[in-house]
Amino acid sequence: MFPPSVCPMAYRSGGPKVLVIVLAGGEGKRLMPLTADRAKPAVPFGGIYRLIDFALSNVVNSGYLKIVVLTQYKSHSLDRHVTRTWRMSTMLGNYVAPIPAQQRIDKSWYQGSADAIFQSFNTITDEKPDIVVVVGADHVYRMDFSQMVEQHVETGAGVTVAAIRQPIETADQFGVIDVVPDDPMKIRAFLEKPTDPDGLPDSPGEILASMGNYVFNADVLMDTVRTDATLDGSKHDMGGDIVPALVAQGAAYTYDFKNNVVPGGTERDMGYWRDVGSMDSYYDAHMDLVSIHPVFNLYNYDWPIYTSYGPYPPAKFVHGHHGRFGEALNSAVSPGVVISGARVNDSVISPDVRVHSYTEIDASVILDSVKIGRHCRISKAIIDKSVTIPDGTSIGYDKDHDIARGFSVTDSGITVIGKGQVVTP
Ligand code: ADQ
Repeated sequence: MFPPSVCPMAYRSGGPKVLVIVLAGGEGKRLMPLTADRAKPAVPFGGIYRLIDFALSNVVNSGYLKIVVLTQYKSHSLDRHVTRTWRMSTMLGNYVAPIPAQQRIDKSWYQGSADAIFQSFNTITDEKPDIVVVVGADHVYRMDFSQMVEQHVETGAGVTVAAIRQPIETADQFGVIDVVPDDPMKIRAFLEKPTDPDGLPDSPGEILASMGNYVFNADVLMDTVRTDATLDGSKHDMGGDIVPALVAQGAAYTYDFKNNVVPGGTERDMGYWRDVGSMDSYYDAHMDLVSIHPVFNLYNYDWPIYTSYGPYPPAKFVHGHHGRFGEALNSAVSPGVVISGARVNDSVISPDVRVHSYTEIDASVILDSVKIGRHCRISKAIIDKSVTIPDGTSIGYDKDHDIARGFSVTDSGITVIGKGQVVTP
């Protein structure tokens, strides 16, 4: 059920007809090994969620209930999650429809995100929307898209690009926006992932980054994507090709994310947006959840983040061997977890994890069904689903030993153990 404050039908009546396209086909190379056999939007996050739940919850809470999810890379677990979690009543014509790469045109896979849209044009022509909202599926944030659509309609833009300030060192991960000085909503240049951009005039250490969320007039989107499909040199990418083409036509505007107000938001988490595209940012976003005053507040029921998980009982903390307490501090512990005579600090523990006596876990992210034996020490680690950690294993304390055992270690010293990896002490 929707809380009354975000009841979509009450919210939306009379506005433009909106179709939402969620781009969910990305490979997520920088999240390896977590993306070895799942698409980035299907990567588990925050114990019980998958990354795509944040984009879909935002869209649904914004009142938009006609949603297609374009998938491609290793889409099985993504497709299963979307189908199970996001099944909606078909009354009133609402849907969340996962659409796999269809290979309709010259039998090739999607080239870039614009090609994914091109190959799925039928979803637009069938629905005949006024507006198409295109969103990425790998960010953690809350956003009311209806406020961005409202601005888009008011300015008469062809495309509106959601924007947020980011540190200049991260510019090579983002589309960087340059606005017209006297008309700061209008974009005069858009550079996809530049290596040497200029900082903002009022803040040289920052750039204005595209959040990868766009509002288009439906006809503008279709015309631009159709033309782009004929261009030989194009990568057929939304950020790299489609947005710059509209900037050249003077039809691109920016929407400042800091003006977005979400019901129930707090001063601390308003404006929170994490691109969890790299292992470090994935880890940091988890630590944001378990800090004592969380920077991202999962308890905002005025703008709920929806998900579903298995039929697990409540988490349980029990005396273990020799009566040692099982405890967790400053941690998020999911259903189905049993912590028996072990101590967990500053960590996110996903459903169905078992932790046994004398083990200590610090500042780590443990994914579903991981089994951890006795006398283990785990620090600053991410452990993927169903891995078994034998008794007496130490992880995250000796990085050379971690690498020698085949684990990945990031530059900032986070140890990552992939699905199916065999762990030795
Ligand atoms: P990236 O995230 O690097 O930058 P991309 O890899 O194209 O761009 O991913 C964008 C979204 O599209 C993701 O949700 C991804 O899963 C999806 N996607 C990619 N290829 C796809 C395909 N062939 N089919 C379906 N979905 C696909 C983008 C923008 C930048 C912006 C950042 C913000 O290009 O301008 O700054 O997002 O994080």
